[in-house]
Amino acid sequence: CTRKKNGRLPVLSALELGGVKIARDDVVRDDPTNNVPDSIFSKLGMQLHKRNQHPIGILKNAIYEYFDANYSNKFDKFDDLCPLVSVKQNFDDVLVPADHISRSYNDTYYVDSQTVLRCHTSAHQAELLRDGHTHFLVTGDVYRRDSIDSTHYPVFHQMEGFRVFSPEEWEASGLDGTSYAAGDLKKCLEGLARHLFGAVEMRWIDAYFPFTNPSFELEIYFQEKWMEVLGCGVTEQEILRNNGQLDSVAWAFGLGLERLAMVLFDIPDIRLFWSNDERFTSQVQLIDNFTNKKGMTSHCYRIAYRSMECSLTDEEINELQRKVREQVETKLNVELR
Ligand code: FA5
Ligand code: MG
Repeated sequence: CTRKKNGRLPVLSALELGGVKIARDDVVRDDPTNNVPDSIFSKLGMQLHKRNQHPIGILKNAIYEYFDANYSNKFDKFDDLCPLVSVKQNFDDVLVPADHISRSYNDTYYVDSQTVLRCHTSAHQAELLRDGHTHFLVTGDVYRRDSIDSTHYPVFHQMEGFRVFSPEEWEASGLDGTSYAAGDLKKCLEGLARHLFGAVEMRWIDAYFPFTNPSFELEIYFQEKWMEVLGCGVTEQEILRNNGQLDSVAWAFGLGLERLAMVLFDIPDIRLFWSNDERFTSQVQLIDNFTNKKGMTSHCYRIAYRSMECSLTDEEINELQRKVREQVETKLNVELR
């Protein structure tokens, strides 16, 4: 492909998101109410969460599995909602105060004075409630003018979870609605962490969000530090009332998918998620799938072993491969060849 004079790849002039066609000139403008650079526009169509071989896509599917297995009342799943949202959706609908720092041009990417690149998936809570959804998961790319380090990137992915309870659900418990929802929320997220990681060191921290009360954050011990992986809480009544849920109580959470994937796959730096190197984006590939006459199925996988620190020796790879085979045999109950 052709390169610009400065050596960088040319930026696409238009892309399609959630069925909406978006031109570069609609998002990146020489205008005082716009602060979206080309480097951010070029991330808009990437949709890492929709790639089943990418660590973010694998994680999304593993979380879906947990909710499908544990809730008879199915969660409605959305992963294609447009990341361009109104200031009202991103902030007003979730009660972010008019003078809150997150609204500033310094923190949020503004397309114009009324339109932003969503800075969290909570931007979709109100519309989905109004559409009558009571159990839902929203996955998507979110954008913040954060400075980059090993756990922060200006584009990352979140999964929002939302669950509405009607009075019958908590009345029998003897608890008030808020305590009931808070207890259920923590149980749900601790169960999710066990489903994803097995044993992992974690702790709950009291937090503040304008849209929940009480609010919590979950931290996981990773690479000798506590890392915040999600925010959550019991939804403010005003949000439920404003969107057609009069007597209900609800919980909500927002997961940082990169951070959870870092723990799951032992990925040392968030910048790696944007690597185009196939050894990162599809480390495990099913290359053959065969069923014999007796009905036994054989799978052949290609695995790319790679270290960020050094080139691996054959001995090191053999040892890793031995561990993978051992785990596959005991956990998946298969016969190795
Ligand atoms: C929120 O975004 C809230 N909307 C979460 C929420 C939803 C709370 C529903 C209550 C109810 P916060 O700003 O803490 O919260 O971000 C949530 C998670 O996103 C963080 O815990 C972290 O895992 C991840 N995150 C935040 N900023 C970055 C970043 N720059 N790079 C990578 N991950 C990030
Ligand atoms: Mg936080």
